[in-house]
Amino acid sequence: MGKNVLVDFQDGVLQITMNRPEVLNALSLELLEELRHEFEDAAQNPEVRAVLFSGSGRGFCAGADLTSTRIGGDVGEVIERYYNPVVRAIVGMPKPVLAAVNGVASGAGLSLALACDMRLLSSSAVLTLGFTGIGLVMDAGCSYFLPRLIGRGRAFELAYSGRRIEAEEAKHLGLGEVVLEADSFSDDAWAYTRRVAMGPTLSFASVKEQLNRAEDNDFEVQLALEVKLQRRAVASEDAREGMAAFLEKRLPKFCGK
Ligand code: T3D
Repeated sequence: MGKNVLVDFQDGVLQITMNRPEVLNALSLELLEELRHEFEDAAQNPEVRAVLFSGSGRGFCAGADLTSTRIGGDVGEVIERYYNPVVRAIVGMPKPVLAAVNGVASGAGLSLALACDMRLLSSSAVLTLGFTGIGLVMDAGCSYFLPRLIGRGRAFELAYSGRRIEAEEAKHLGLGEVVLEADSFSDDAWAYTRRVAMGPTLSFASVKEQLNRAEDNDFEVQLALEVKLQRRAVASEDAREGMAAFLEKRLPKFCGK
């Protein structure tokens, strides 16, 4: 589409890379539109079994592009039109989306990483809320995901202090799941995502749906969802292959169907 986002497809992994390295991939409206387009395309493309989301250069994403100030206009319209569709596309996509946080993630850049299914952190990654440092509030889903990931008190402490969180602490808090060495981060993050893409990705899609719904469903509704999704999973090619491989004492070869 445009030049603010790079895409690369290999072995079932679609890599979507924000590409404004000179401003740490700060989110211009053009970049957000391109992201929306790529995530929506990835959701529709049956060849794509997992998505790896990263930033080019030394940053992951420094949040809203502060050079194109929206003060005076209706920021709510901007958020609804440009930011929230990207978040919805990530969360609604029936496939795993892994954020590869290669460097600093701030403000809405952190929100986008938190919307992903998991976060691979470079050992040199730094996370910061950013919003309150410039008198703003959390947006692009941050206020939804952050307390669910780390708890309300910790979420408030990070918002109030705006402090920098390094990779190991981020993992300890629950903001990231895996820390990988900075020197080989992009190769290792890609290899990690490829292993995910080789898995039973249809079952991963249902697990994603279970986890999305678990945030708000009550117990009985969630049990009913498990029954519905397990019926579908049992009928899949991957479930047949998984069970056959177990009985034949061999490794399964999943196709994502
Ligand atoms: O209107 C709306 O869209 C509302 C929505 C708001 C949601 C939000 O995301 S609010 C939060 C916005 N983001 C921030 O407040 C973070 C601003 N950036 C920083 O605090 C720092 O740059 C970092 C902590 C992220 C990284 O620091 P450092 O020292 O590693 O890098 P740097 O030197 O500050 O930045 C490198 C360049 O990127 C620099 O440009 P220069 O001087 O080399 O020409 C810097 O100005 C530019 N840059 C960094 N962040 C942004 C940016 N340019 C535009 N917008 C940015 N957000």
